[in-house]
Amino acid sequence: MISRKLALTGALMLGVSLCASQAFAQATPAPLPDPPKFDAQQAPNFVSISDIMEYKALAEYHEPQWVTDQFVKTGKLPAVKDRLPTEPLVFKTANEPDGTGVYGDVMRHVIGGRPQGWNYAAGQVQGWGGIDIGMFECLTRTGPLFEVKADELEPMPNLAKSWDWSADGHELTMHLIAGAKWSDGEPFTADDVMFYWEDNISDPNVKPLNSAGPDSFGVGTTLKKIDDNTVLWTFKDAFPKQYLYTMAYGGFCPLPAHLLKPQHPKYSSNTYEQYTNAFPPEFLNFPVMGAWVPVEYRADDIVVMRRNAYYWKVDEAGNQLPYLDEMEYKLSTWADRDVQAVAGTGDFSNLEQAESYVEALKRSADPAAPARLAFGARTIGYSLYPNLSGNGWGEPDARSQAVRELNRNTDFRLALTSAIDRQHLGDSLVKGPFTAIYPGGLYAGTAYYDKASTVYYPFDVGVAKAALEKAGLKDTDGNGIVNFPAGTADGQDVSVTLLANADYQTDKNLAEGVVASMEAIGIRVIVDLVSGANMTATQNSGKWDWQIFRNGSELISVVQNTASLAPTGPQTSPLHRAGADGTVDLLPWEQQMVDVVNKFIATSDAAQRVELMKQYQKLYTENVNAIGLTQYPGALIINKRFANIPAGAPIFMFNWAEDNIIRERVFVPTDKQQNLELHAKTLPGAPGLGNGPMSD
Ligand code: BQZ
Repeated sequence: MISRKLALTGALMLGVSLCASQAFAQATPAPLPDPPKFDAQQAPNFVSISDIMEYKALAEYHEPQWVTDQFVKTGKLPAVKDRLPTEPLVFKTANEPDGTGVYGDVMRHVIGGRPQGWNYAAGQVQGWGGIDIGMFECLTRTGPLFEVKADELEPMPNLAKSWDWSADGHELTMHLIAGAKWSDGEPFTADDVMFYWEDNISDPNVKPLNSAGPDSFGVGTTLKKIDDNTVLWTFKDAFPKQYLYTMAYGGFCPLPAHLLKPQHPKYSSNTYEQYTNAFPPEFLNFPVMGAWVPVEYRADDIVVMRRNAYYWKVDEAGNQLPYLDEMEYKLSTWADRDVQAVAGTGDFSNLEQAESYVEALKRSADPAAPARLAFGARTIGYSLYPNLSGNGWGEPDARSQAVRELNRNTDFRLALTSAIDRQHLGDSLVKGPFTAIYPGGLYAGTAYYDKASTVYYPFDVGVAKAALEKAGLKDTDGNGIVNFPAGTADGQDVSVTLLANADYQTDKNLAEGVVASMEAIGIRVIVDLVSGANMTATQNSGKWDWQIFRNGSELISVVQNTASLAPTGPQTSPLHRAGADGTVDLLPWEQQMVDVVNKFIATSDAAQRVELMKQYQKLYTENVNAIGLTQYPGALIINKRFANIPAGAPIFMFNWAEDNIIRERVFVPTDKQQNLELHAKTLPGAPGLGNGPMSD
């Protein structure tokens, strides 16, 4: 068995090198058409981070009058100054587009996901659409960086208020905000950070949502507590400033140790499954560091959140944030989010499904329309990801293993990329100047993109069929579908499962486009539509052959989630993770990409980073690491009653707009407030009150 396997591998490796040279002769790169001109409707006002925020003690603090009257004067809560940290995070008035806000009103989100529970640390999904972004604050913050000057770009402080590098750059002393409290009044300290690092990120049995494990902070990185407000990072590389981006949303967003630790298997008789499920959505008043706390949950209906009375951020006038007293998440569909935002029954949407563009534009063009719609840059992009694991990620059966061996064959991937008519695919979503041909890799129009380093194999069915033949695939039984080579998967028809997110019409349409494209070259594709939280779990499980993937921010900014640009660790790549033996069986160009990405992370030399990303782009696109499909702009739809929406806020760049617009600073001028709150003048339960909103 081993000899056959080695022989196959040997032949494959030889095949890869031979085919790579021959196939290139067949699949000839062509000049990449420039994206149709499409300018973002607003440009940001570029500023320094110090123009946005600072940490300092103010002479006095304020809160909504009803909080004072109903809760402070009645002894249910301490005075606001005692609920705030010594030096709260202060948002500066000059950076508030409409200045100091007023209290009251609600932002009504509509989302397509569903909450599994609040244990984000153990990988539970809260439903996306801004729920987790608003509940779980992170060590650093990157969403608002879209408006920070390019030459001053670095993550904003958040729960970590400052940090100092050692002279040799291998140590980072991180100073946490002192005196901040969870929404239940318990102190936030380094113990929360250490619990998240030691017993969640670093525990191989726990996978925090959006986290790629400890390696996304660098192999061999350690973290230790110095005192209640200080932790010390130690890195193998010198000055890996990259990881400060990973400490933003997705990477390092601590949850309350005082609630989670007693449920963790290391400290209880719980199983990991019991730990994961210890805080179902019905568990209300789950302590958060975020601006709003869940106080009501009705399955398939709504999640309602109320202001966190211990929130640790203020404006320069000393007003404790958030200005909005309530946040709602109607549990519906992503398409309905667009419809409701345009109609005015919802307040917010990231217009990201190209099929909705024409209708949304038409309705928003009416001056009486309740919401404003502003297009940003082309930062929404989809790829067809082949599962590149050959050593068992996702426990493939014989057929799936045979598909993966093909996925690892450059000729096969050249066939796939040549079979896709990207222009037609984009037009099938929406006609007009929106979509652009996207060959894969870094997005055109972004900081590190270099067209000259982008290899584009144009649509050509003949080339695709020839490349399939070079990959050893022929239709031996004449039924129109090519067959695996004799001795592989019993020489059966090549059929491939294509995982796609059932929650988005765009994902489904692209999947259908891939099915049709592949049928034309004799590959049968079976679409596996998965919805909601199961999608995240399925993606992470590796139980798929191909996947329609809406790309993450790393292909836009490069500096966010950099480690996921290549399989730099066992869990970092969306398309190639470790097999059962814990190793990632990298193919030659993947190893080169890993080396380039690690060099990028290890250097802060700007010119070197630009050069390294050119190498990355060439490696990615020349070897068809994945098959780019289409790239297009998103539009932010916000109800017109809201103020303090930053100009040019993209729906997706370093993060989603739910982070980018700084919701805790958004307000509704008094004369536009419409008494839409569902639990007006209530607060989440105080300590010991358990479930249910606390009201007078
Ligand atoms: C935005 C976002 C906020 C996840 C999710 C969802 C999950 C993915 C992705 C987007 C939704 C919205 O995206 O589509 O506009 O509101 O929530 O988190 O697609 O299935 O796993 O990465 O962010």
